[in-house]
Amino acid sequence: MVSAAWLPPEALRAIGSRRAVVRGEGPPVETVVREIAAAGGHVTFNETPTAPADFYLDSGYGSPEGFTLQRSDGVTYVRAGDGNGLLYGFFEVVRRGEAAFGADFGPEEHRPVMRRRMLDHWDNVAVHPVMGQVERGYSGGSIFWDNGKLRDDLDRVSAYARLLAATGINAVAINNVNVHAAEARLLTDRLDDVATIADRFRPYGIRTHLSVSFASPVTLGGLPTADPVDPAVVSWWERAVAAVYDRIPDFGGFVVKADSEGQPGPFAYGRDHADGANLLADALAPHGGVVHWRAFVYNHRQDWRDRSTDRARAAFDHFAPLDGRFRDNAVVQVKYGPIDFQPREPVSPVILAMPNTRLAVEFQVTQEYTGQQKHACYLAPQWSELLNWNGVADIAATGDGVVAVSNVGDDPQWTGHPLAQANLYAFGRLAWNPALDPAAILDEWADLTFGPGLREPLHDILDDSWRTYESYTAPLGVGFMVQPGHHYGPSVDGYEYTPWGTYHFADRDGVGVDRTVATGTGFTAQYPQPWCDVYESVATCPDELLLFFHHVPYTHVLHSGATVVQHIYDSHFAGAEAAERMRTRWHDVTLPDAALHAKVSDLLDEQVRSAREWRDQINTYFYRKSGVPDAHGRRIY
Ligand code: GCW
Repeated sequence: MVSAAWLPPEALRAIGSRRAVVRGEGPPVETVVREIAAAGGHVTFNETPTAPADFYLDSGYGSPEGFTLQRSDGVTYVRAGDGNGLLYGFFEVVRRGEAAFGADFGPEEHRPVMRRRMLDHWDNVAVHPVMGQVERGYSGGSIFWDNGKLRDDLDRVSAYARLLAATGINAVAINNVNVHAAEARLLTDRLDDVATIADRFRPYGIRTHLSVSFASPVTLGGLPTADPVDPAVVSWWERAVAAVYDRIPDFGGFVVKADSEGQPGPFAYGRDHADGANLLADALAPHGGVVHWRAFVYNHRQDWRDRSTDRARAAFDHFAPLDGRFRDNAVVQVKYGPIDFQPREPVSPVILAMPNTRLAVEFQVTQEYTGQQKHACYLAPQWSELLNWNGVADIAATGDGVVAVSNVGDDPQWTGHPLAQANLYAFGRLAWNPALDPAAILDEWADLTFGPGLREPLHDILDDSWRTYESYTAPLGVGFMVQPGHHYGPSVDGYEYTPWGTYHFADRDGVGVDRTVATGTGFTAQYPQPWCDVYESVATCPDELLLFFHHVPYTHVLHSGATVVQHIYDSHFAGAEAAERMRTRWHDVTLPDAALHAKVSDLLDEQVRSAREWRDQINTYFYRKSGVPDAHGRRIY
């Protein structure tokens, strides 16, 4: 049985006992009608009701995707800008339950802060020999693809679309940004598969996007080149895009990972990223599509001996000089941090450096570096902190919006760890409004998913779980002390002598990456004032990012008053203890679904085991390097 996640029948109970009138046109409006009927409510659609109703939902008022919610004289009104707005207004009423039909309130205006609220799937069509069906997927197989084929049964996709619509997501890319041979053909002879999936998303107001390979004119079209200025290449893309829109008129557009980790791109032809992105943007523009061109570009074959190359600098060095050259429908999609989805990174300076480019900020709901859905780690506080730092949310809102890598697979719980559902829910809600409080989002999710009564334990377990994860893993923002390849569990030196550019430089005296202008790689200069100065100086650099920006002695004293090495010991002992408390807290929870309770218990056992392993490896490593004993005499090996 597939989990109903945050839309179990009980969540729609208040609707089920009401008489509703719906007016409007289009697939999302019809979805609302079906939802009300399925919940047991009485619904009149585009007709004059025979009896007074308690609930009126009407579209054609106000801005796209927005709605006004009001209760007056005992009637609840959703007045929406369009079909999507109506759907979102409906789900807002679901969230409120009986409260939406109680005392009068409003009118309240609601509209999404981000115009695009997107999930990217790193799903492979064919099983990849190393990465499997879903790259960095921790929730089983793909809900779209099975061993080279489109799944016969796509009801899971409809159920997914429904869950996403309830959070406000309006775009999904259905295949991995690493586009292998089978996936590349979705653009051409496997377009029917894409159309079939788009049919499942459309009723929920979600547009379908595709990751494509920059080399397609060569690999699919048989041309001798994919050079973006070659007229034959230009017309190949124009024809390919026209065929897509012929089949899927509301197709969203492309996602492209180019010249990154081995994916083909414009560099092969001496062209830059703007040339590449604009080629696709121009092909998509007449049809209203966009290209999301990823800024995750760096040298993944660097020599670890070479101290002048700094992976953190790469995205800015490649993209900032191109500001102003991208078409309006070419969106530069930037990972939130300069390296790679670590539990703690500064905001990527690229986000602050391209005022004349439409940007999207990319997050990772799939927990590649945050416990791989074996650890409970509620990421909304991290996303909220990043989005609310120095106008990041405004930049994304004026640009394109936010994107995240999905954490969903064919697992009965959708997300492997049942509590990881909270991350998927929270991402949609923060995309809708980055000012929402992560704790309030958790309340919504807890009430919808489990009914009343579970808020308190879930807050106790999840509120600080991201900081807990941070505290027992790589310290003070240095990142990447993970096992190479699969990235689960500790390996302090696992990446130290590799070509990946993810180093910590620990020696007997100190640790951290000197990214200062004065003595290091100069990365701090990529930030505008005051941030370049704040990060440049150890005196002002925030503790949690110290080792991201500086190489300091173990005896360096943090703002907190502790030395670096003592902080490492303290945070790792505290983190492992916090994981134990999470487990104990869950033991006290009673759930009607015993199997679900047991599943979370088992996962918390693994989290405790893993947190101890992290604690002991990190502490032992730094004790052996530094020779400095723990001030409290705790056990280090
Ligand atoms: O974090 C890294 C992952 C890769 C991924 C890459 C990316 C899809 O380890 O698996 O490739 O990021 O974002 O492109």
